[in-house]
Amino acid sequence: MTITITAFERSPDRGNGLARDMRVRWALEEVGQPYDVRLLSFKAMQEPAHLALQPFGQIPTYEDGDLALFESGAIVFRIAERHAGLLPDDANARARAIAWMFAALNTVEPPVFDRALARILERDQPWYEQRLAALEDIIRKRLDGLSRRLGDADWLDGAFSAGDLLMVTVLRRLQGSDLLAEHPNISAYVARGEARPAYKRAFDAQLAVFTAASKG
Ligand code: GTB
Repeated sequence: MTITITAFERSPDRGNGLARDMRVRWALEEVGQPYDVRLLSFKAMQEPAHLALQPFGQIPTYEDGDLALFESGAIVFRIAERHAGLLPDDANARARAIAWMFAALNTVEPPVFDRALARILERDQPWYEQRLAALEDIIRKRLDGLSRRLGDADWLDGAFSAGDLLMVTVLRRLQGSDLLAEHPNISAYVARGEARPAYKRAFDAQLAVFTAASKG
């Protein structure tokens, strides 16, 4: 049975690959697993059929046989556990790669996502500039740590892993900002991730959805 994931019918990011189905698509492409996509309107995301899969009415979800999953990190982990290519075989190296998955989602993504939300939703608030500066301070601390650890390596811990995949998808939200540009090794790391053929296939697939929706 083919894996099915869900994604926005019309992504607000206009096909820029910032919605969280992108990381699931990329993981599936890295391990060579074909997949179908069920596209959802915002209305359909709140309907019982989707809420049974995703309690918060969000995308992405993942269905494979009798397994239904939500949370993009859990989905990427499942893919990485079941197929070679995204987690090392050595037990300690595997544990470290998983730690980087958590670091991406738990330590780096929250302030990065909050900054993106603030820039969209809070611009008109009198405290917007202070809030933005506070979030950017936190992000700078995270990027300093990441940059120090990455050094001049290609990936965070040896071979490319699910930790890198998640970290790159998180950092892409900072593209175009000074925050990334302040760390040339992190900018190059993101570019390396985006240059992977699997990344490109995933990006093109989600962009094609937006392009088709715009024509329709
Ligand atoms: N922790 C969950 C996970 O990792 O799976 C979070 C899932 C999530 O936030 N999904 C978002 C969603 O469904 C889409 S990705 N939102 C609708 C809702 O909450 O009702 C977040 C996102 C949204 C929009 C853009 N964009 O426009 O650029 C980018 C990313």
